[in-house]
Amino acid sequence: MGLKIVYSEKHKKHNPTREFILGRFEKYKECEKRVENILIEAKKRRLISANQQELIKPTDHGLKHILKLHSQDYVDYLKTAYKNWLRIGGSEVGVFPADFPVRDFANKHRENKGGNGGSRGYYTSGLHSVIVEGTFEAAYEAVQVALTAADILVKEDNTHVLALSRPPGHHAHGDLCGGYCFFNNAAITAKYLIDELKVGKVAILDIDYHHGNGTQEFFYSQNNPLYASIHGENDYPYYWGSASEKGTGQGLGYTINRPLKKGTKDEEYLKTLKEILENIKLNFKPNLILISLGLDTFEKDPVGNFKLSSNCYLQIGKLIKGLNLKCLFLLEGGYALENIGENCLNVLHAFNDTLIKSSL
Ligand code: SP5
Ligand code: ZN
Repeated sequence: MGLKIVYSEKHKKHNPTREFILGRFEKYKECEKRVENILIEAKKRRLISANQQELIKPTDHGLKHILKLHSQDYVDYLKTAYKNWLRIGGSEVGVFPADFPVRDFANKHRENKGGNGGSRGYYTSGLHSVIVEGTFEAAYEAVQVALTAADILVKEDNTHVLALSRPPGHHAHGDLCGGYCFFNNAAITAKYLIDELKVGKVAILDIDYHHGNGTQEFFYSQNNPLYASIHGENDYPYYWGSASEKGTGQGLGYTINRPLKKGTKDEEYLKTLKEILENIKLNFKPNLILISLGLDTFEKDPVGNFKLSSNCYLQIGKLIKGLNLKCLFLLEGGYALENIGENCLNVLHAFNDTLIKSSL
């Protein structure tokens, strides 16, 4: 039983310093340490050696797969936004929009993207996804990391894969960044697995604290992939993820939402996860499972509001392992820098015999 990790250091090129929270500029929480601390823990547990030689570098699959879900004008915007921002006198903190299209007007005049001045508001759902010089390059590479992980998963027997994609992706829509996300790594990869690698039925299990609005929306009227999410109720991204959102048309029943209250602890979380997994196994019968692995459900996470213990991540991993499917883990959120490594490797523990239980 093998576990492989795909990683590129290009994620470091996306390095905003600050985000705007409650009217203040604070340190940008979606930072490079998130991924680097996972690597440090992987070394402690001897999943990889000190020189990281076991890490697999992504192969370049081009823009093609990104453009199946994201529009060309959005891609062009991400490429040029920071330069244009500097040109008009924006600060080096990164791109912050100030004006937004009013929904009804925007839909009526969808052709009008507002030029350089309006594009910042047009292409985002909020202020969380700060664009800096290297954002496009890092976001592009995060997709390549995820696609490479999909290749390995399909090619190699008895292998599960962790894609250390950063920036994350599940809040990104076809032409919107949001929630620290730019390209939807999970959605692009699910489509690639189905259309190009012909794997059959794919289940996306989104266990990030936040609902994966982007991922859900892409596939809302389709019966493959299935999208299932457990997330905080009445929390970011606010307008998405109620239990009544179940898909539409052919996709009816292929979107599953289980919002849980703020403060949810291990027992209730695991019960809900178990129910979802049984439902997926029995009724959907996927050929493989893609896990949008957010670790912001942790009790000490500075963004999420669940209260899961580190031990809970061992149980989560065990439950997913119990499906007996090939698993593609794709990193999403998780901001408790001291614990993200331990929690991530705890999820993976059941997937690799050589992993020792904890670094302690
Ligand atoms: C990928 C991902 O996890 N994106 C999350 C973006 C969430 N941004 C919302 C921030 C809301 C801040 N609320 C602070 C809650 C303190 N417990
Ligand atoms: Zn999250």
